[in-house]
Amino acid sequence: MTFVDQVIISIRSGDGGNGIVAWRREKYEPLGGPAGGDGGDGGDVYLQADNNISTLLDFRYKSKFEASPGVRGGSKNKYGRQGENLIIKVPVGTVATDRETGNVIADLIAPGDKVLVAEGGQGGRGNAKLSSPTRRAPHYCEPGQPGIERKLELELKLLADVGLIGMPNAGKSTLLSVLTAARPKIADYPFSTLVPNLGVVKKPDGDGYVMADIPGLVKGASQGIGLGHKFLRHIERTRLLIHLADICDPDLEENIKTVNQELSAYSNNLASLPQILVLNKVDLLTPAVAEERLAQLDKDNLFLFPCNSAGIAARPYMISCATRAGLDKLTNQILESLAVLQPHIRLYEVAEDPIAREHVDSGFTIQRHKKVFSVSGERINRLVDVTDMRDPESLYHMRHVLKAMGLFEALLEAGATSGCEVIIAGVAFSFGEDL
Ligand SMILES: Nc1nc2c(ncn2[C@@H]2O[C@H](COP(=O)(O)OP(=O)(O)OP(=O)(O)O)[C@@H](O)[C@H]2O)c(=O)[nH]1
Ligand SMILES: [Mg+2]
Repeated sequence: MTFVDQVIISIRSGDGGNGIVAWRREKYEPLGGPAGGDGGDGGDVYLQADNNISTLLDFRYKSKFEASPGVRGGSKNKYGRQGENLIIKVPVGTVATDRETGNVIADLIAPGDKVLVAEGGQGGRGNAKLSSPTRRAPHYCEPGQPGIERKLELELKLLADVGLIGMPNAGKSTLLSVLTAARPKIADYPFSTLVPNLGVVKKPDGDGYVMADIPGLVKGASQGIGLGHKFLRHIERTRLLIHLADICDPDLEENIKTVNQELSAYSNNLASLPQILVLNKVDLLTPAVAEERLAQLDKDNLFLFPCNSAGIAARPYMISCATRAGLDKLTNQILESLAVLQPHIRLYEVAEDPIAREHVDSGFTIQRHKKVFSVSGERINRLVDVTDMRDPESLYHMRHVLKAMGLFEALLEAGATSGCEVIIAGVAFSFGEDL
């Protein structure tokens, strides 16, 4: 299985449908009246955590997402249909960040958690809605609002209760395989684990907790040595760490310290998680030699981390994955510790994201080619789209809005003079006459 834990996706919510200009034409209503309906709202885009998805792999193949647009309004006051919402399913534990601002906008830790990441554009009003006591029959309508476009970075931070850390070859994957039904790759060379593995440790009462096995850490991992330390993101959400070391390691004490230093270099949060130190492979030594090695460890120096908060004694556990010696004691300690530790917490405080509702459409750009000025901008294009060029009142309204947007000043500034051609959304206007 390819494990993908970081991707960038582009999303766009649906454009709002335009309103329309229409008139009542009923037999017995000779005077008519405005009857142009409103455009439908564009579809929203959401992210939703789903238990059936375990990695971000699918986003390698599909990374562009667009909700459908709202339909334009109809005659006889008919509303246009709304665009369908788009729900993008992501694995539980996904963190979404806005690429531009760097702000975290979603931290989805529970299945079903759903966050709005781009609101659909509002539909424009038709001329029926725009009538007022002073203007009973407007010849204009509103364009729909454009959708919101943004780039999001999705990062998967797995949800596990217990994280296994240690040097390569300490036996982390082996421990996962003896405690759970997971079958990770095990080998007698370093870095046999390249991607995180999860397993469920069954409790006697039938319930269970999730254990995560990650690649080994080496000195300098924070600088990219070995497999680096990016995979530590997968144990950021754990509540308890099992620090596994090989009791036969000649540099045992030094290596335990190194692993802890690399943890701190990654994040203080991780370094302050309660830790159980476990010496593995005691089957390779006689009990007397194992005890001797244990006695040699300078425990004050090793336990720099808040073990006591979870009722963990400041002494290492000794186990053998090969003979299962010591495993019961260890699993009892894990259960006791989990019982007093807080449940999963969000890594980020996420407030409602204002950009998800920000329809930026009032800007425009002017490009000059000799005496021709091409203007483009979402709102300007839309306004021209909904304007009836044969209708003087409709044109008047368009001019009024363009003026309020500052287009004429900008054209003068760009060097436009009377008679110059101004092209907006494919329509040519004469500056000073039509505009
Ligand atoms: N004798 C003995 N060997 C063990 C024990 N536990 C693991 N091993 C062996 O140690 C080697 C490394 O085990 P892994 O479980 O792959 O170690 P790891 O910590 O996951 O290593 P990386 O994934 O490379 O970081 C394998 O050859 C295992 O069979 C044990 O209790 N006793
Ligand atoms: Mg491994």
